[in-house]
Amino acid sequence: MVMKAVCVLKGAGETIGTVFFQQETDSSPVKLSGEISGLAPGEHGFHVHVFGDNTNGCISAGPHFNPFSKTHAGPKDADRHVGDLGNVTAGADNVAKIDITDKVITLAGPNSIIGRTMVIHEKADDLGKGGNEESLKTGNAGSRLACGVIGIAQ
Ligand SMILES: [Cu+2]
Ligand SMILES: [Zn+2]
Repeated sequence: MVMKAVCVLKGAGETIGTVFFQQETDSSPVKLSGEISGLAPGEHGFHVHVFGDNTNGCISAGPHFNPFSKTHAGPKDADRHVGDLGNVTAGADNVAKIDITDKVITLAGPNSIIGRTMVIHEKADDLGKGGNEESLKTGNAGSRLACGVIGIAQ
C-alpha cells in the first residue's frame, strides 16, 4: 500500500515550504519532493528532528531523530542519524527544489518520521566532517529557519 505524508514548513522569517513524502511499500525508499522558498542561495541543512512539537517554534523539535544513538553524518553514510537528509540547495531565486530518495527514513515502523518535525537550517550541513564536536551532533547547520510537523497525507 502506498503511504504518503506531507509537511508545511514555517518559521519566524520569510522561509516557507511544502515537502511531500511517498513510499510505495514497507521496504521501498521514501521519495521527497516539493520546494522551500525564502532561502539564501546555497546549501541548507535539512533534517528530521525527533519531536513533533513546535510549541516554542522550531527549537521545541529537539535534536535530530536518532533512535539508534549514532553520530551525525550525511545521508549516504552507513552510520548516521535516521533524520540526516543532508542539504538542499537554493538557487539565485532563493528557492530549493526538493528531490531526495532516502532508504533509511520510513513512513511506518520504528524508523517512521510521521509525527516528527522537518527542519530547514540557516547554514550548510557539514555532514559530520567539520572536525569538531558540534559537527558530530548537528553538522554545524546553524539556526532553524523554518519547520513543520510531518503528517499523514491522503
Ligand atoms: Cu536540523
Ligand atoms: Zn544528524
